[in-house]
Amino acid sequence: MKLVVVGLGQCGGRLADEFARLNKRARGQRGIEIVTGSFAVNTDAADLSGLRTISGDYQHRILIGGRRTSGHGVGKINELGAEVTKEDSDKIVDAIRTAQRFYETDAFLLIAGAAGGTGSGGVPIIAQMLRERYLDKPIYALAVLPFTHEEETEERTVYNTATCLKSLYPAVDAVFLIDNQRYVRKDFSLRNNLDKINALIVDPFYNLLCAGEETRRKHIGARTVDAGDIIQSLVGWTVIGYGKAPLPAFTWFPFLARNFLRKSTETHRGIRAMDEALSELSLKCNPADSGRALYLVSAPAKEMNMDLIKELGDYLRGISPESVIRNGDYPRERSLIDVTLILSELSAVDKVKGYYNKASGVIHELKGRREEFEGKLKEIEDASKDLPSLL
Ligand SMILES: Nc1nc2c(ncn2[C@@H]2O[C@H](COP(=O)(O)OP(=O)(O)OP(=O)(O)O)[C@@H](O)[C@H]2O)c(=O)[nH]1
Ligand SMILES: [Mg+2]
Repeated sequence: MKLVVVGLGQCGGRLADEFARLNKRARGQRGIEIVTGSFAVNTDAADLSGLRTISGDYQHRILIGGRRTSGHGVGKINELGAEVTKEDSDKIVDAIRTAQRFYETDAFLLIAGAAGGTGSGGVPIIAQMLRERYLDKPIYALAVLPFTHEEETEERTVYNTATCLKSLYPAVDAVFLIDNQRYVRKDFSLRNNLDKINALIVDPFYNLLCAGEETRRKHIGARTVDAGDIIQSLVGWTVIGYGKAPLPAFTWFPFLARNFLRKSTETHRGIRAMDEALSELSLKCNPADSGRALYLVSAPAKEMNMDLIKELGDYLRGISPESVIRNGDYPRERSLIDVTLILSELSAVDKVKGYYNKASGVIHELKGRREEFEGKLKEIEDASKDLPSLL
């Protein structure tokens, strides 16, 4: 599957840059293309110049809101982010259209940090505009949810996230929810290491996007996951996960190659990888709430057998009984079995509901505070009413 990737704001831009690197990797390691164009849009000139892989020209690193923000961002005011994106929308759409292999593109992927200003406000605007222009191409969003400490210390964080998600949902075909907090690992200090978090966020897309683009027979599975399968699997709130289980470097008993014992160990490893994918989903959710699911198994061709794929399907069916499950195999990985998992059309997402509830509370609180503030100002004004003015 080939994507045009557009990142908005700092978070979006840096993740789009990571997708550009994913494409380089696909080209270098596998000789295929999975990204037909990558773009970063920002009100902040410094953020744009800090990117590493997206082309450095103004048509790929697109500065918007120049006059309004003087190149310094919108200071987490996502309404302003939305406004300046609207004002400069032609500039953005024109640039996207010039993507080198635009006609080969299967879908758009728009990326933003939901809690920021530029990306949070701009991403629903761009989604809507692309939708009006390109009826035939699905539009997906990848919304990055804030760290817990950001939610706790800054009210705007929750408010921005809620308004971004609310506006985004009806404007796109599916929203990948990525919870930053899930990528903070205890074993290495990732908290401030956004580069590592970004690589972890983007990695699960590698095999998923590559599988359908392979042309060499030895890498084409018995059942390929192509753009059509992915498009059919993506609707509404969506999460993605990835898990892997290493294979032994060599087996001591070559005679085990085809026997039952070996097959059952492979299945066991496959289940381990699936379990890891489930526990590492990009947002905590209940698989039973998904209406659609997709899993892709990658392993060396000789390790792959239909029993493995089927067992994994049965396993997933057990925990997600209502969902339409699609699957595929991808004879690629060398020393491991891995599983890429998508759960989509989620009917219940507590985290999103929580943002909506909290943000509604925040609106009331902010309104109350504003009224209190205005009341106090009025009191000062009243106290001066008998004095002459020098104006
Ligand atoms: N995963 C990840 N999250 C990021 C990154 N940069 C920022 N964030 C998160 O994104 C949110 C802030 O959004 P930004 O992208 O910085 O904001 P912006 O769109 O540039 O908006 P303004 O700076 O207000 O103009 C916070 O929740 C951050 O934790 C990044 O590189 N990776
Ligand atoms: Mg910024």
